[in-house]
Amino acid sequence: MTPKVAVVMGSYSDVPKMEKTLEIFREFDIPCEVRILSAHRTPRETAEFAENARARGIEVIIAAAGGAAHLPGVIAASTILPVIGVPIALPVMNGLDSLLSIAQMPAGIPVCTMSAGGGGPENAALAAISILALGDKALSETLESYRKRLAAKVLERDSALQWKLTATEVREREI
Ligand code: RP5
Repeated sequence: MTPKVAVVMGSYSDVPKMEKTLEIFREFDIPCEVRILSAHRTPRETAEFAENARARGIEVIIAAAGGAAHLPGVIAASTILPVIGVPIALPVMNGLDSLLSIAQMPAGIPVCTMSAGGGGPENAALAAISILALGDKALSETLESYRKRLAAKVLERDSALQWKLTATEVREREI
């Protein structure tokens, strides 16, 4: 199946930090194209990738970069496809530089920006899946089930916590 999603990273050093993104696509059984392209080190190849992506059947692009993180914006400049940016946290500024470089786009060229670290990589995949699910009933049902499982896990933990708190209360009364 031709991939409808592309995950682009600014450097090979970003790969481990984007593992969650790839894991979500595997879980949803969605093929994706994975590339390393740099806005600064390979500007020509990056523009070429973005310009041709739509014609090749890509429907959404996830772009991850750290530091002077121009990759998502540069890609968004060369395509009308939705671009989801993932700020990679580098040790120097802990992701704030990456977050602002990706989020503060000029009007007209949007990049949907995820959080730096935390759920960012995972949410990038889920946001892409939400977009794909607009035109795919089976995928929207899979996404609904995913959300239900997420909610069930929270409620399960809440019940466990309530049980623990009640048990502690009973024990304290007994002392
Ligand atoms: C960015 O610079 C990359 O996305 C990466 O997060 C950061 C550091 O790249 P390397 O120096 O590790 O290749 O362009």
